[in-house]
Amino acid sequence: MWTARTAARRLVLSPRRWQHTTSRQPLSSVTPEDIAHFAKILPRNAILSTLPPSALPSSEIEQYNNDWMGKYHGSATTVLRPQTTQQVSEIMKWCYERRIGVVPQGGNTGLVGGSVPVKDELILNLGNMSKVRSFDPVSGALVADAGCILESLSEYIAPHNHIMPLDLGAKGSCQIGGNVATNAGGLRLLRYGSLHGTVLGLEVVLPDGTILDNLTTIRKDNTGKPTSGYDLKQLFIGAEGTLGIITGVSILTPPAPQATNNIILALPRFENVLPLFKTARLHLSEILSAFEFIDREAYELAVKHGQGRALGEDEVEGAQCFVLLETSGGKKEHDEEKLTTLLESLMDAEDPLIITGVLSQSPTQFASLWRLREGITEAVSKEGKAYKYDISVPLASFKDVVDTTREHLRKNGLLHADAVKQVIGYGHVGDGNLHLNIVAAAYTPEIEAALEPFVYELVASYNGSISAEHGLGAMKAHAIHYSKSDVAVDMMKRIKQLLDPRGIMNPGKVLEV
Ligand code: FAD
Ligand code: 2HG
Ligand code: ZN
Repeated sequence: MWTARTAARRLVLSPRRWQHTTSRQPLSSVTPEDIAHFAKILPRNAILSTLPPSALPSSEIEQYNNDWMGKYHGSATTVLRPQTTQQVSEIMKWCYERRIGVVPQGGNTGLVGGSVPVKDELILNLGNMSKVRSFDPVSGALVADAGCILESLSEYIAPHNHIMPLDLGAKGSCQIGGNVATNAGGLRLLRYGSLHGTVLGLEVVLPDGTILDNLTTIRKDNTGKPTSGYDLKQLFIGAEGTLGIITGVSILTPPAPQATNNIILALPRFENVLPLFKTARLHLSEILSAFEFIDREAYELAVKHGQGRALGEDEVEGAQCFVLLETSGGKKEHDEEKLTTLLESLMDAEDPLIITGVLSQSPTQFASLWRLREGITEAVSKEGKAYKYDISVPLASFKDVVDTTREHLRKNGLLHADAVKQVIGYGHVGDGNLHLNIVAAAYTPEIEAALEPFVYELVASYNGSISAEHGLGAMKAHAIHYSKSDVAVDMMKRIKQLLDPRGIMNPGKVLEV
């Protein structure tokens, strides 16, 4: 748990973590005079503060100070909820002058502590910026305020037969600006690629209030237009709010597939996942749109907490893990035929790769199978407090990583109901991205000390990445060296210094500066 006590402990153990407060002038706290200034920019109801004149009780801003997991807690006194880019710009101009730290906040569904303050920084919540600016049904280019909820955007473009190029379990709360800021991956990355490819342009308010209008809707832009040369938008994709505030997003939305199917497969052993993936790619080629891995413990947890469609007892007997596979193509019968042929060949093999496979038969069953996979995060949070490691490692090592971590916790005497209840693994096989979740009864310094740097060292031993899709946030800023070279980190620091010389943008996140 991120408390003042653990922060102090880290100060002793890891002094580099707080270097930014000594190398630069310290950041200022928000004062009643600042609130008076913000009242000239924003309507009263867009300013939530425990400071005078409104002097709200801290419970009124609690939801903004605490993250989705209940792991990270900020002590902001003030939350601003602007409605326009101009208002964001004026707020930032003031904060820049006054050296007030600013945390951009979208849906606050982030899983690495990036969206809440480490101390008492001001929270700039984008929730009131939620208008679609334009949609071109021919090209699929959608331009929206950063605060638009991902699911609302999906609903907006659905009648035009388009879909968002990304989808994640948090779609009902996360915002497109937050998705871009974290470079969110999710369940469609296998098919549509990353946001580095689908984002066409961004509007960003820089730390000093300057508005960078890069909101192009054209796909190719190397023709001498203002955005040729350095592709500046890429800098803000995945910057987690440390370089500026994204206020508008232009994104390419693909046409909705004419037919989608999904199927859940129960596997007798983990070793079959890789050959299954190869076989599925061979049989399904361009129509394979998702290939998600769920280990037995993750599956049981999802079922226990009522997430989606469970297989029958007899169907899961002997299953060590599961795969949820989706196809998106042009013709339902044609795709179903391909899937059935795949299933038959899997079942008829001399040493079958699967125990059973169940094909969804209706839109309800289709959604329910997805719910089983998407709902794991929610199931975990119902079960306990999760330490989440979102890592990229070679697919063949997914099980080793989970087993080694479990064994390590057992050896440390921490694998019991009052400490660590479960160690589970699931994730996006197609992207080599494993979600290692350690489900504990509570967040404690002992468990954290047993897990870190242990997990980071383990990932490094596989030449993997400690941050596959959720970002670095506050959780992994100190551990960036496990995934990036010194040269890369140094270059990132120089870019940060150039764009945010006063260090006011989301301090303590991504980098230790
Ligand atoms: P927030 O949590 O509010 O912020 C996240 C980071 O972005 C912070 O550093 C914040 O400062 C910054 N930020 C937010 N908005 C802006 C802005 N407008 N300008 C600049 N910076 C900004 N992630 C995945 O990648 N794949 C998944 O499949 C996935 N599934 C999830 C499922 C569940 C149930 C949950 C709870 C989370 C999941 N996540 C997943 C993590 C999270 O939803 C994503 O990181 C998401 O993109 C965060 O969006 P948000 O609007 O909630 O951002
Ligand atoms: C997912 O793929 C998300 O379900 C969340 O990225 C993973 O909760 C997690 O660890
Ligand atoms: Zn994920």
